[in-house]
Amino acid sequence: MARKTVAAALAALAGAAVAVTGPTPAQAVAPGAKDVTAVMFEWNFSSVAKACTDELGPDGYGYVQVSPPNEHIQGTSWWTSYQPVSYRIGTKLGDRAAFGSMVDTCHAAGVKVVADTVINHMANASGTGTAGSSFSKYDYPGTYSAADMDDCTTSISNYADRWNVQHCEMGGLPDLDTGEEYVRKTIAGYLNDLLSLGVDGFRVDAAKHIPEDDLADIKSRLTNPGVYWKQETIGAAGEAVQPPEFYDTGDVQEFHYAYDLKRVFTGEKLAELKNFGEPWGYVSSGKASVFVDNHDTERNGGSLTYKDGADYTLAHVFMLAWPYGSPDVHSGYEFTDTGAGGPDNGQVNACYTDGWKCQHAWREIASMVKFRNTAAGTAVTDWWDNGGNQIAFGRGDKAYVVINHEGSTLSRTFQTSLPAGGYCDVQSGKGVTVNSSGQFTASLGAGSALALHVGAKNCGADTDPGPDLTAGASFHVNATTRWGQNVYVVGGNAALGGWNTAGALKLDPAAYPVWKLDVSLPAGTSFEYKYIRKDAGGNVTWESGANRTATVPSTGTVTLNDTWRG
Ligand code: ARE
Ligand code: CA
Repeated sequence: MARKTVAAALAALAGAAVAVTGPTPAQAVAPGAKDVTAVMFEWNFSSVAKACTDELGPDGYGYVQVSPPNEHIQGTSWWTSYQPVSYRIGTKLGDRAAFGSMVDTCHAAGVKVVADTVINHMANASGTGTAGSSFSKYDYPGTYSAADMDDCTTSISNYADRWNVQHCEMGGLPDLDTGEEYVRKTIAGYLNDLLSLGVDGFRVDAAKHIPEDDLADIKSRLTNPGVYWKQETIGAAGEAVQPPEFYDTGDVQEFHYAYDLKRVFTGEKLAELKNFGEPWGYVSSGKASVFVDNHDTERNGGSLTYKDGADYTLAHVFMLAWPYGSPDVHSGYEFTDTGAGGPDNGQVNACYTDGWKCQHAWREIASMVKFRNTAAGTAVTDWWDNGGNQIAFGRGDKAYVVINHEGSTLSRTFQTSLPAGGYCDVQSGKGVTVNSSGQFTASLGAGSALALHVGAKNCGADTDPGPDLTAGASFHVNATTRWGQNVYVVGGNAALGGWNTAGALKLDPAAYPVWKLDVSLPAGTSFEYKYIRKDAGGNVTWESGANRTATVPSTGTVTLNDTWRG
């Protein structure tokens, strides 16, 4: 089954490549197909399954990526996942049954599953692994012994030396001799086990540290050698091993994409993005896996992070609208300690609680996945910029986006190639009319975007930009704050604190200045509410004006796009 799907996708890709100009999509992702991956970093498998059903499938994500599922060293830090002990499926994120059931649930929601696989090395420790196996450094009974490790047992010290990078130890992690028959067979056995559970693709951790010939040999042993294959190959000037040498095995992650987006969004001009992609020295678009941030770069300062407010959100809007590579949307958790593992051992009871950021579900990000799917196969058209930080572009007659990254409002008549008619701005949930000349007029506040596509003609139920609730309200309020202040919602309904500011609900500032919160409320509930600011000392400031009112519909949710009344 899986083999047929990939073959069909590749056939469609080959056929379409003749018709389109501009970048071709990534391997195993056909034009018109869904090439966005939600990376659920440290989410447990049952929580991932629920996200597939509630958000990822409905929002149009093609893939979900999960943290390494195989046995590894114990510990609370997330990085324990990158120290394998055996290839048994079993970690704090779930056992084999939970993993298999997650794959089935995601497939039923139309989402394919990518597993993060750590096959370059084993654990630099001794003890008992997450599935009960005893081990010591260089000896992992039942899986590998010292004879299966590379001869170099010192740490990598010279990235200008290919042999050193590929045969020595990354930070002391025992390096597998992937040139050896038994090692290749054992790794292929693990990947085939995952394929037997329905997995559709692999992120190959530390691929740069494995000779490409070894990866090709391992891949050739798979029951589905055409499986989606995304290699972590950090390109850096002056190094011996560079990403393009891995094209034959699959896609490669283009880290410069994330580094450059950070630089442009924090210190340069969005107008520069006009030719973003290969002209910037990046790998071929059809081979590129891209991201605004990943679990390493959000910790090491290499990229924007959820702490960067509108820069981060708008960078995602740009990434998802721009036809280069296949995007990953990283979905992680709040941290101050860079080693801290996911909250509650990976259990996500609800988005935006316990520190789970749920970037994949932010309206500004989630709504762009369908934009991208709808625009697939079309090149960039109708580029406009103000020479600074305001840009707009179309994707032929399929879609159009405006990004205002200036500190002031952008009011303008935009020229698109869209068919005339009514559209929903999937960023704000407000209607926009395109005239018979393809133009529309709009005003965008500082740090906001507007996005139209032919798959969202009105702001009714079919656009599905809303939250992951079966019934309730999705509060969004544009409110600036001073350091130490937070924005809360309080209302007459008991679930909203019964007008008691001590019981007010804190909104999430990840998309600052827009603060957000999804609240479950029974269908049909009418309620009054207001926003308040609280500072660290508990001092409350109420917004001015009358109480706001809203009603939860009989099915689904009400989305409230409000602005703080000063
Ligand atoms: C932990 C401890 C270490 C200790 C080690 C062994 O933190 O102090 O030495 O265990 O005992 C993750 C964490 C590591 C952690 C490891 C194992 O980030 O801190 O080590 O898990 O638990 C290079 C590689 C690239 C790699 C990065 C981190 O090329 O493949 O280093 N990234 C992947 C993952 C990581 C993961 C691993 C690999 C290991 O995404 O999350 O490590 O499986 C230049 C070079 C890059 C180089 C980079 C950093 O930019 O171009 O190639 O990346 O510097 O050195
Ligand atoms: Ca190696």
